[in-house]
Amino acid sequence: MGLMAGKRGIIFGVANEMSIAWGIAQQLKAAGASLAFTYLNDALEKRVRPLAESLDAELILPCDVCKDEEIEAVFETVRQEWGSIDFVVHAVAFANREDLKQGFSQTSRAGFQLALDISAYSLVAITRYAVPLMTHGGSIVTMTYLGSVRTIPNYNVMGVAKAALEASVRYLAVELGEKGIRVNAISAGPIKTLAASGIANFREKIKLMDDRAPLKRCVDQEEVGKSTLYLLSDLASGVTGEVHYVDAGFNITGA
Ligand code: NAD
Ligand code: 0WE
Repeated sequence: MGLMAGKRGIIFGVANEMSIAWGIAQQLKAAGASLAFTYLNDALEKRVRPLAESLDAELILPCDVCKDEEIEAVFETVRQEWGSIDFVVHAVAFANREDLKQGFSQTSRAGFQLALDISAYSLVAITRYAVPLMTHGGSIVTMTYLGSVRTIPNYNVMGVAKAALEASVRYLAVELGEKGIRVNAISAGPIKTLAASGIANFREKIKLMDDRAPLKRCVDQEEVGKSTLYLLSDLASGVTGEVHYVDAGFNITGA
């Protein structure tokens, strides 16, 4: 029997087969979990639906995390269909492209709010709706990056959003511990995905990892998936409020 046999959960953040959330979904399925997926909009539904169906997804639902009513609708459908859940994967982030290249002080109020709303507040909102369905405890995992605790060139407002996300993980973990609900983050090294495409100097970051990271290479979606599987499973029953690094290049000065 798999590590996740009999467990059900929702995955937010698959855009395509390169997505970190997709690497996580594959590990969860292989371990016996039942999965629900959300997609951002109609354009992405075309990509996400066939992927989700290939893992026998029981529910495939729209969700723009900026909209409380869409988050609420996801959890209402899941409540009707399943009654309860065991885990949530949050692998969602966004900032305006110009805010990831201009000087940080140029970040507009609207750009700052957008990045923090989608990339950090959404974890709080999703958790609020998930808690009533986690009737036998649960585990929530989100994705972060080293730019939360170090300045990484051009990561800018996303670094501020990831700092808020990691602090949110700690506050949620403390609040929800008594309900048997754990909340953790994975801090992954740079991986070539849709969210990494068009980032200036992204190839340089990959090369820096290949030259100087402990493993002398980048990590991949499968490796992030395996660590996420651990955090979502009962193997991590004593782990909460943590940021778990999957070779994020911590030894690279100014990575
Ligand atoms: P990705 O583009 O595949 O995933 C990002 C997802 O966010 C997409 O599915 C997109 O649809 C979703 N999204 C954006 N705005 C949304 C909204 N308003 N509502 C709902 N969904 C929305 O890229 P990825 O690299 O797999 O990113 C997943 C997570 O991993 C992000 O939190 C990212 O910050 C984090 N991360 C990525 C890397 C990397 O190098 N790729 C490293 C560390 C952490
Ligand atoms: O979290 C991320 C990516 C976040 C991201 C990426 C984009 C690109 C396209 C958020 N919003 C957008 N908006 C877009 O329009 N990563 C950890 C990957 C990443 O992004 C960087 C990095 C790394 C690594 C940006 C600058 C420097 C390094």
